[in-house]
Amino acid sequence: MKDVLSVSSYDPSSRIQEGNRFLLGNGHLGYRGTIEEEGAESMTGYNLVGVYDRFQDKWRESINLPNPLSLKTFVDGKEEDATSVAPSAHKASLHQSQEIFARLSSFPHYLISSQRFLSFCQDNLLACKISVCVTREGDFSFQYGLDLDIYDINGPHFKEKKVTRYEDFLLFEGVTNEGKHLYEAVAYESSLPKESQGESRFESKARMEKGEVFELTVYSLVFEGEEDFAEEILAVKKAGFERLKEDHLNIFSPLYEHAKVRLHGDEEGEAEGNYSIYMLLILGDANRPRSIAARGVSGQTYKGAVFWDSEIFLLPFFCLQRPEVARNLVKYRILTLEGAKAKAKEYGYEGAFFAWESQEDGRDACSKWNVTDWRTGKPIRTYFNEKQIHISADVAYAYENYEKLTGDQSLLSEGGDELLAEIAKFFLSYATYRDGQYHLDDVIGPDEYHERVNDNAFTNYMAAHALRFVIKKLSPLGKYKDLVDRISSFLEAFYLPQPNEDGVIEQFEGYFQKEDATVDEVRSRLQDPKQYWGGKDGPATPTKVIKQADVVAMLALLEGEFPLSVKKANYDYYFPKTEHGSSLSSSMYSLLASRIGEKEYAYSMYRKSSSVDLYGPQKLFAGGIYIGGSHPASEGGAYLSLLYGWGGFSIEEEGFRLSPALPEEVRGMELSILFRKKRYRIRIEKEDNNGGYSTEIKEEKA
Ligand code: IFM
Repeated sequence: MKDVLSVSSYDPSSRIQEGNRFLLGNGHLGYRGTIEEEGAESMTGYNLVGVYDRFQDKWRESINLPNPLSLKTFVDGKEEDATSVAPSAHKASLHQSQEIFARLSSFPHYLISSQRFLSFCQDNLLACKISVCVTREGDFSFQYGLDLDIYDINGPHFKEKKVTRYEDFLLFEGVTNEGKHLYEAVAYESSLPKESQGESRFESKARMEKGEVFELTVYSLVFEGEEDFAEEILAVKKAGFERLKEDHLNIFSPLYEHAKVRLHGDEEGEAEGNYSIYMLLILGDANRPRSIAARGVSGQTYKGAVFWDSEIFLLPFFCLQRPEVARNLVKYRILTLEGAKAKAKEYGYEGAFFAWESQEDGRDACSKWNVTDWRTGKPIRTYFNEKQIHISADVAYAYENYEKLTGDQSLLSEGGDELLAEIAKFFLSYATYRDGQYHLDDVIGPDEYHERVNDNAFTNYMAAHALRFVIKKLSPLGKYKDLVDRISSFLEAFYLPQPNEDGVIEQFEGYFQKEDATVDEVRSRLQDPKQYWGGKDGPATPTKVIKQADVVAMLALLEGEFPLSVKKANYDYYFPKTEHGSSLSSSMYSLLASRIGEKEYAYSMYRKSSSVDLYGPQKLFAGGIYIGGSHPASEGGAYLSLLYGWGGFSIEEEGFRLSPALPEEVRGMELSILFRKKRYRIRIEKEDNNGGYSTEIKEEKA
């Protein structure tokens, strides 16, 4: 079957990886791709988006809920499931077109199958159906219920956990360390009578003959406040698993079908692209003005916080597939403006300085000690939150992109004007005037290895672009006249690093004087694989080696602002100096490679980006800190590589145009986008091997 990711053996050493690969999500909740008998040791995770908590003085992070799908099977008094006996056969599958996870495993006495989904119809619902078919007679005991042993990176997060047993369901009430009450109502429908076991579990037992079947259906509903839990549970039980599944599929499947891509001649590239699309779709919340965490719904890495990833790498996909979700991403920044203003004030600036790692109210979760010393385990001082000021420009860039792609200008009167004004004020107040020009000193660009540099090209150009957009949007509104005048005079004297005689733009002041070491040379200087490359004393710091696309990202994002020769020169110059230590890097290289005719790299960098959660390799540690989980920005970047890169998609006043640049491996590409409320099916085919294409853009029913 197509669009199915599967694995056909149970490998205890890849449990964490599989948890990411087989992830389910519906924007509001995430459920990692572990199996029923696994627990905290396999990083089983039932992730709630947008609710955060701090335990003692640890990092504030998102919440994992008790796992409602926990099942242990005992035969003749001995545990018999994947955590105790190697299954003789095992298959786990993720049905991407359905957002359904299924498993089938064979043990000495039984065959177990299950399927589960996180509903796209009712986004607080997780449903699972388990079936155990006995293959050899024995005394069976099935022990199931809520697993209160929750995996947390910086937890535990529930200072109080209470489970109340009602006739039809269990009600978990958890009070977080910050005092938030969260509820999980779970119903277990079992084909055998069940008895209570301990605080939160049940046991069903029987002597079973070959061929007999035990069935268990689980419905879990999550609430962020008090509700009529009994009524809600009753409603899902009444509907039943099959009906709930149908309701879910009616919403999810068309989203997936519309979004998916076809790459003629390249099955692998297509499969990875569609896996990326799946991984993106499961992140979108159309119901709440929230954004998307850097590790999506896969867990608590990066504290469940929102980074520039959302604005730059994810937003275009949602504009073109689920504009209502894209609107929420922008709205989230409007709603967290107060937090951004408070941050600017804290550091002595005006306007809005957005959180580098943003949580629910815009507060910055980013620690001043983001990595640890591999030798001593002691924290290393980093300046990500104080100096990555490009985040505010990225927010404006996303705002503009949202308007351009969706045609929706309504956010301006919903706080968008203030958002843009405050972003402008921030850059104006941050700048230093010297030598007759304004400079953005003491910043960090996307290449986080070189901290506290002056005039990072990415930051300056993105800020200039943002300021020009602010002028465009605010000029017609009389009340911003003074600000608009100030921005205009600022821009006249704003320093933008120019290409040198070779066409190369210096990444920051003094970069050209750094040591010309290669990525491999820097790697060979590491004293430990977990050693941090950047910061004050990292091996990359005195060199030109950079973590991720920086000038190249700027050229890819602001591609209309630079001539081909500059794009080419910078691509060639920075490519060998880039470690790609962040999964955000390769898609930017792929995008620019398409623009400059480097088709081989446009292809290989796309594959790297689209496959990161499928095959890795993934960087699991940054200076001793666990950074595993899924990689939405890489997947969003892969989508950009396809549409903007290979398809040459660009926006014009009246619509969009395509200038295809398909790589060697691909004969044709087909996809469908929602552009300014209309759905278009795009079809690009190579006509010959000399760069000729036939392109079809057909309007479809939206
Ligand atoms: O936002 C990124 C950053 O650019 C590099 N480190 C990881 C962050 C989250 O994905």
